[in-house]
Amino acid sequence: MMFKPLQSRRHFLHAGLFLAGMSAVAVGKTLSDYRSQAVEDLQKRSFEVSGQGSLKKRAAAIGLIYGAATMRPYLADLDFSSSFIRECGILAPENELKWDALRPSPSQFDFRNADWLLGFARRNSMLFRGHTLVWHMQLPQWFKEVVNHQNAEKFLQEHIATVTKRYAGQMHSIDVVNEAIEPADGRRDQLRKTPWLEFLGPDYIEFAFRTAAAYDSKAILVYNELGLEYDTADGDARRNAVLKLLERLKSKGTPIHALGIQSHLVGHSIPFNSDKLRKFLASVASLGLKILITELDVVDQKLALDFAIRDRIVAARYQDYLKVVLRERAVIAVLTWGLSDRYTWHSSYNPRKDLAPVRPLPLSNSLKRKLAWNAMAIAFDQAPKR
Ligand code: 9MR
Repeated sequence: MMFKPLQSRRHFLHAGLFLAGMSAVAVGKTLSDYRSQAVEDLQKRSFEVSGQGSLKKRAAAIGLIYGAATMRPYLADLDFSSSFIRECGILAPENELKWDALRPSPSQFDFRNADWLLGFARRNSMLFRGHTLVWHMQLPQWFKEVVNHQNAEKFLQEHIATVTKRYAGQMHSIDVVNEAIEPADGRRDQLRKTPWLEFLGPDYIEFAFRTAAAYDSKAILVYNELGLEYDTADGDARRNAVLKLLERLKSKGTPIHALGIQSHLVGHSIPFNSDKLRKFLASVASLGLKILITELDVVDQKLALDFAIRDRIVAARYQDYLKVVLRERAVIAVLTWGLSDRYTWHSSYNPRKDLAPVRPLPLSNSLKRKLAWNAMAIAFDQAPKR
């Protein structure tokens, strides 16, 4: 008994030192400190996987769905598309279902690419997931000139009705509203200042869910959000704001069924706080909501150039994160934002200073399974059944 406090203090000190090294990296000071610590820690880790089974099969074995976001042009690459078919049980269009892709003009809809992706998913026995009906980004050019206080409700209603009617019964789930929280915008309710908020007020969120539910009674209706993973003041603010929003929506009887946690993880940042994260997930689940990990990937922009080190750190991030979130049985699906490093938004959005190719996803540029794939496979194999 006497040794217990000492032991845990030592443990704490050790963790503290580790964290100190990490936060130094977060402000860009001592990459080499971090590297030596991280390498030492990570060298001990085994990423050994049993068998060759795909991620979708391993996920299915625990009642989970695994898949990825992608785009139509990527699937024209036949090597990539066969990897996609092998690994994925669900497909999310990375861009094809957004306003700027669907709405060439105020009066027209162009569903060709979205339909093609749905067809691809169905032909290959995959589920299909919608992203996204309401967002402040990727609005069409004409939006600014045409949409205003007077007609915003009509536009939003028409958009949601048209999209959900077209795919009714064919979508596993859909992100009805994406990224509506932004504590930095300074509002008491922490809502992001967007054109929808400006034109329709805070009730636009409830309105969107009610409209989607009216046209598709099958799809899981999701509120999707970013920045919920980390143990920072910003992370705390976002988690609190999201919980408040979800509580508010549920108390009004809004037809919302799940929270989507984007999970764009950062390879060089401080580790998340697993207690906080688990508490947050449990609070979401206690509202009767399911949880989807919707856009998982790991930015490797500031990690060591060396592939072996970089891949280990990225893999560890996947493993540590999934280990925590998959303990929550309300988590029903995990999607990565892309499948192979050949096609990832990080190449253009978060390129490396040394211009080396980025490696944020489970498959390499040449479609080989990387340690990140092993990390996911292990996390799925070890997670409780749901
Ligand atoms: O991956 C998408 C990229 O191709 C687009 O250029 C970008 C434009 O905003 O959107 C990316 O996807 C985002 C998603 O829709 C919402 N969460 C963040 C994703 C990465 O930026």
